Parts: sequence; structure tokens; C-alpha cells
Amino acid sequence: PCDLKTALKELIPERKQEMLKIKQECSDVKVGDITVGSVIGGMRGNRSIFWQGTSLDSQEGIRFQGKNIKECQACLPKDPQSSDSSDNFLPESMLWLLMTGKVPTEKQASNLSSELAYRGAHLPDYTTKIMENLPPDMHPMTQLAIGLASMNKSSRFARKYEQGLLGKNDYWEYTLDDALQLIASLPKLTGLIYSNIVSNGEPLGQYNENRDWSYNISSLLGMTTGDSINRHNLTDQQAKDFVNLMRLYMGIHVDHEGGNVSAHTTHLVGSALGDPFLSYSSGIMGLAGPLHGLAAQEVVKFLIEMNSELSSNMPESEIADYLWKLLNSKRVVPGYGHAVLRKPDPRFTAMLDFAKARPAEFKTDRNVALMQKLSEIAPKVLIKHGKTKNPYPNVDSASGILFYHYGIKELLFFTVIFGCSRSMGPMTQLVWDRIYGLPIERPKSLDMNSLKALCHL
Ligand code: AMX
Repeated sequence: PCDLKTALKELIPERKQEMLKIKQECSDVKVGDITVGSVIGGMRGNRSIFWQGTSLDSQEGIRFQGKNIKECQACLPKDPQSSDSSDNFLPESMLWLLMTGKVPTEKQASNLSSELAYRGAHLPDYTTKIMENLPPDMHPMTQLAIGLASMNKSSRFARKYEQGLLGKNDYWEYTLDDALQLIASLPKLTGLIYSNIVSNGEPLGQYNENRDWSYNISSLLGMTTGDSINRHNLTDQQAKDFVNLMRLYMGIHVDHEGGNVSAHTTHLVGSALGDPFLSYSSGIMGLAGPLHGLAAQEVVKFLIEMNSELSSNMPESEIADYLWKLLNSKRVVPGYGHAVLRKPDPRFTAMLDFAKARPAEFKTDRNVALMQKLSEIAPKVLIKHGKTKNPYPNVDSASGILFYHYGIKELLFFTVIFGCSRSMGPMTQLVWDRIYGLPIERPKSLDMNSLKALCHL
């Protein structure tokens, strides 16, 4: 089948059967023990969420339907219009892989890309109006959450449910419809937010129904040479590289298994049968926290500040001293550490490789040079410091500074770009939640007296 819905329809009977068998025969199988430490420690190590598309290995990093980033780069289809073998795969290909567990053919990927481009061409007029009237200095993530939440008015799932027209077996089709609509709407929403911030709402580029999702995001940020006003006078090569950076970034930030704040929030809100727009606007609010998606912005601020204090050759000793001062004042090193991962984040490595593959472009960028140097020096300092369980760079160490290089300098805005990509994993899960008919999430909580009783205190 060439379209996603039909492909899913083919997969569903077997997958449902599998789930039914597990439910009927294995519901009593123990997964692990829950400790008091995990109850008061952010549920660390507590394996209790079912998540279909990705899984995070503490040593190897993320796997998308079992494939690591390099494998995805080798097998996922690229933009059919691209002639360059170094171009990155389309995030749309990744969405197909997440949803179906199968690598799409070029035709399947380009059909999905066209479907998203078609669906994304028109936002509901009330959403556009709301977005155009938001204060430019409102936090960009609040703007994004408002835009997404407003689209709940157009949710096909919510409407049918309210009319009492949906049987449980039909939930997934309408959820898929909404999920694709939501993902498709992100380029325009992102463009509206960015132009609200930087150009008094004047559009910075055009939406092109014949181009892919990442191209349209880049165009609406004013970062292409063909369809936009090219605010930063990018050369054709730079604009092409930026679109590829966008494809790379969007393709590998889609999901990081189910327990991270944005994914878990989407899943939790969705478990109450909230439609995709309600669910993901909540996830976006989770992504906005400084310990999660906002870290990309913190890293850029941090690199710029540090750069301004270092001598021109950036000696290791000065960088280490700077980090010690930070740690001694009880602050964290932004872009380092992770709740689960215990090695350098392969997403960081992929972003770094993007810069390394373009030495001429980045050779005079001190921020990018510092980002790279820091990735060698900070782990040594953090290991000596001895607290951080993972002293290595995480995903946010590199992404923001690369966008900054090409001219996206509004730091608070970076998380919106993250939010575009992250839609794909949680939306996939929501569709499968409906296919399997998973129930509302409702863990049991413990009060202090119960904790004390358990601890014999
Ligand atoms: N710098 C300094 N100290 C750090 C640190 C860092 N980068 N990362 C962790 N620590 C400290 C913690 O603050 C904690 O100290 P405490 O015992 O005094 O409270 C101790 O090390 C143990 O923490 P941990 O178990 O290693 O990490 P965690 O699971 O509690 O938190 C994370 C993970 C990412 C929030 C944390 O490493 C951090 O704050 N990093 C900096 C912010 C950042 O880069 N966030 C982006 C994460 C990726 C994402 O979601 N986008």
C-alpha cells in the first residue's frame, strides 16, 4: 500500500492479536520491583510505560523501531527532488517507520510527504487569527501550545466522539487523521510564531505544497533562497545545507521512548481520550521546561557567555576553570547529563558530524568550535566533580548553536523547532494507544504516612 492508513490497516489484526495474547496470558508476569527511591525519585528505573516506536539503550542511545541513527541514515528514503547523496533522510520517512515498524519505499515516503504538504497548506482561520493576535513577546512555546490547542475545534476525533458516532474500533482512524493534520500544521504554526517574533507578523517565506515538511519549515523561517525573503543573505549552498540540517534535526528528535516529559505527558493526557491536539499541546508545555527541551537555548546562552570570557585560542585550562566556577556555584553544565543515557548522545554526534562535514562553513565560528572543544573537556570535569551519572554531551549540546550559526538567533524559539520534530513519536504512540484500546492511566500514589509505614519509620 502507498498510503499510511492502508498500511496500518494491514498490520492491525496481527498486532492486536499479539497484544490480546499478552493481556490474556501474561498480565501477571512481573516487570520489576518499585522502590521507595523511585517513588520519590522521579520514577527512575521504573519500567511501567508501554511505548511502541522507540527504545533508549543507556549505552547506545536511541533506537527507532530497533534501528540506530546510522542505520536510519543508511536506509530511510530522502527527498525525491534531492540529487545529493549526502542529503539527510526525510523526517516523513521516519514517521512511516515509527508508525508501521517498516522502512518505507521511496514511493510510500514521498506520498506521506505530499499528504502532509497538502494537509498543511491551510490552517483553520480561527487558529491563524489567534496566532496573529498573540503578543510577540509571549513565550514561543506558549504560542505553539495555544495554536495546537485551538485546533481541537477542528478535531475529527473529538467531533465524532461528542456526536456519539464512534465505536472503540474506529477511534484510531480518526486519531490518525488528527495526528497527521497536527503534524502537517506545524510548518505554518512555526512560521506564524517566528514571524510574530521577528517581523511584526509579516510572512518570511512561502508555503510550497510541492516541497517536503522540513523545506517548508525552513522557508517559513525565511531561510531558503527560492521561497523566502532570505533574511540572512544565505548563499544557495547555505540555504540547501540549512534545509538538510532541518531534515537531520527533525528526523532524529522525533522520539526518545515514552518516559520523557513531553512524550509521557502526551500519552497521559491522551489516555483520558483527549484528541491529538489537546494531548500534544500539553506535551509541548512539558517540552518547554529548562531541564527538557529548553536546554537547547540554555546551551547557546552558555556558549556565547563563555566565549566572551575566553582568550582567543580557548585554552583547555580556561574552559575547565570556567566550568568549575559554574559547578561550585551549584549550577549545572547545560547540555550535559541525561536521566537514562550513560554515553555521549548519538544525536549529538550526528549534529556534530553535520558541522564536521562542512569545515569551510564553520571554520570561523567560535561558538561551534567551543561546542566541539567542550564536548572533550566537560566530561573530564564532570567526572572529577563526581555527581552527574552521565558526564557526556546530550542532544541539546549542538543543535541550537548550529541553528544560531545560520541566523536563527532568537533563543527562546529553538524549543519550537524541537516541538515540531517531537510531535512524530508521541503522535505515533497515540494512534497505537487507540488501536490497542489502552485504558486511562491511573497509577496509585502514596502519602507520607504510607511511605513511613513501608519504611518502618
Ligand atoms: N551539570 C552539573 N550537575 C549535573 C549535571 C550537569 N549537566 N547533570 C546532572 N547533575 C547533577 C544533578 O543536578 C544531581 O545533583 P544533586 O544530586 O545535587 O541533585 C546529580 O548530578 C545526579 O543527577 P543525574 O542522576 O545524573 O541526572 P538527572 O537524571 O537527575 O537529571 C538532567 C538529568 C538532564 C536533568 C541533568 O543531567 C541536567 O540538569 N542537565 C543539564 C540540563 C540539560 O542539559 N538538559 C537537557 C536534557 C535533554 C533533554 O531532555 N532535552
